[in-house]
Amino acid sequence: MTARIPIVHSEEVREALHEGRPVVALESNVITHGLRYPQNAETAYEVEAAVRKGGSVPATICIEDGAIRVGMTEQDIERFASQSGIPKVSSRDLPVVLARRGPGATTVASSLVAAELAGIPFFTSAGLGGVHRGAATTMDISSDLIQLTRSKVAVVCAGAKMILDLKLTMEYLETQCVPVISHGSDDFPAFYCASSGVRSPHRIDDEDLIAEVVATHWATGHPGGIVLTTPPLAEDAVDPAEAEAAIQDALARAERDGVTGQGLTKYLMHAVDRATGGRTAQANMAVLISTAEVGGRLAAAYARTVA
Ligand code: PSU
Ligand code: MN
Repeated sequence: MTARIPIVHSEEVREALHEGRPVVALESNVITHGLRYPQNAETAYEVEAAVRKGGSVPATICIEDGAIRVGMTEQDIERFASQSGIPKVSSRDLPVVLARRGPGATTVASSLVAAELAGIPFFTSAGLGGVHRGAATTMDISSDLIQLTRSKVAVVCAGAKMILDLKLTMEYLETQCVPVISHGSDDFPAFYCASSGVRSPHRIDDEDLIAEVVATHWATGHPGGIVLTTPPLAEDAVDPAEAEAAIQDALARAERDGVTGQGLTKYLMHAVDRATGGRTAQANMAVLISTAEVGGRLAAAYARTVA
């Protein structure tokens, strides 16, 4: 016998799914581990508003009381944003946190598992996890990339962060047969930097055509996801040279402090924020919001395509 995973939809999300209206899944790890309180809560609400502006219903995902919650309430978001100690839950941690009925904040990877279980084909977050710098020796590759090969969910993002090795991240996605489509840029974006310097395999600016590509991807029988990128708005983007200097500094600190594994992403992001006097945290919030609006539009275009 297999255990059934309880999925608790918010009323709004349940109705939207029932009526075939577009829904976009969102992660909660960015709330608990990506940004600080109270900006994390404010950003989460703005991200949800941006998804709505794009024409879809937002469904922020978390784990609580042995269930996957799909569509956090304002009180849930406030609690997750302000309470410390809620663990980061990636795919491999999901069964443990569910069975122990503990709270947990979902990463991109575990949100994809949840979205597929909940019947939501679109997910958005600004920064995909990727292949870390130095992965040739540390083997630190985010589960986000592996989960993309297993969950049938389209991921709308602003690429991945410059704290990663973006060239290797792109190589990895290619090796693992994950399509990458870039909307509005020739290059794979680097989160709050407009370009990673790596050319995207496909640029498509027509949103209806992107929706058709997603539908066709699954019609071919592909068992996994697809990455759809959108760059940060020009006014929000950080100069790559400024970001790179802060990243080099953060990487050196991480090595000195012996930080590896699960806590590395948060450590590096916060070190970069400090080094840039909060400039990157601002850009981080802005890119989360602008990406969410594009995610809302693309999910709506997909819903029209398959209707
Ligand atoms: N990238 C960001 N902000 C984040 C993350 C990534 O710019 O908050 C988080 C996401 O939740 C992502 C996770 O799924 O980090 C990846 O962590 P890891 O590299 O440990 O797999
Ligand atoms: Mn890792």
